[in-house]
Amino acid sequence: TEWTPIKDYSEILFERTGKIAKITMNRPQKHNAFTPVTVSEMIDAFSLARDDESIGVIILTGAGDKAFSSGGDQSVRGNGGYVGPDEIARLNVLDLQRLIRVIPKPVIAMVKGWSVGGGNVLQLVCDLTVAADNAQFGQTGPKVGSFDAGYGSAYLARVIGHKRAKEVWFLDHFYSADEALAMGWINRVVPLAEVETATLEWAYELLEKSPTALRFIKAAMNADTDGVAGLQQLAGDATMLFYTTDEGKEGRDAFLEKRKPDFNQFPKFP
Ligand code: 2NE
Repeated sequence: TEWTPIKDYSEILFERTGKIAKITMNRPQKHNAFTPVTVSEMIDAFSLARDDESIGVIILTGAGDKAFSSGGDQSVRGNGGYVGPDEIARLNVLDLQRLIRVIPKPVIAMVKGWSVGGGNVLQLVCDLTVAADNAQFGQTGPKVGSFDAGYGSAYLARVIGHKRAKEVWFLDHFYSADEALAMGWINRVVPLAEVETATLEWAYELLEKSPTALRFIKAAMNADTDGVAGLQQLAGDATMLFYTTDEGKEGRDAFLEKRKPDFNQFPKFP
């Protein structure tokens, strides 16, 4: 597959093939551990992919075959967060998690090797996960003095069940791709050499589906798990559709034309 660079960054790659964008955490010497810079760059790339109407599916992965990501880079962990060149301690990966959740396009995690800590939470919040058979999944927070009690814990419990989620976090074991598949933690396991082909196969299938249907299904599941924030997303999608109708436009036009709106002309659907 031919990947064309979209924009240059220092700690990630951002490429596309046709209507598919690929964001690659690119610090293989540290198993793609992320810094505030890696995360800021991912937020920028995801936002560009979101705004680009010609992009239908986004793939998130890690450089090389050894790791998806090993989580926050412990060597830049400061007092209250991870510290970048601006010397501000941040947990900006939480903003990235939200962004992946609200982007109204399918996001697929393509996992090779280690998927650990905050890196594994990124895998979790992607809509679908295709893993290579060398993938290993786990949380390490309690071992290294950290935790993600948001999506990393509460949403994980929704996905794999409370007993399993507590086991994962309390004991900090690593789980093989087949074990993760059996738990419903990921969607598909393929041989390492086939992981990109298999991920693209699903991406092309998704591109054949109605983007609005996919958008509402994603928003509805978020509404169930994310409370008012999830409902906001579903409601925003409804408003977006309403703005495209004659009924919605009548309200806007009447206001601008300083006349009474004529909503009586519109059907009252059962
Ligand atoms: C992933 C794992 C188990 C792999 O082990 P192994 O033996 O295959 O590799 P090794 O030798 O540990 O790692 C290769 C190089 O990458 C660095 C290592 O220090 C090593 O560097 P050198 O010694 O060769 O110079 N490296 C790996 N992970 C790193 C990391 N996260 N930060 C900085 N350097 C890292 C093994 O590497 C491992 O256990 N890694 C640590 C996993 C971890 O605890 N991650 C942080 C969890 S907390 C978090 O992500 C988080 C959160 O909980 C809440 C909010 C935001 C973030």
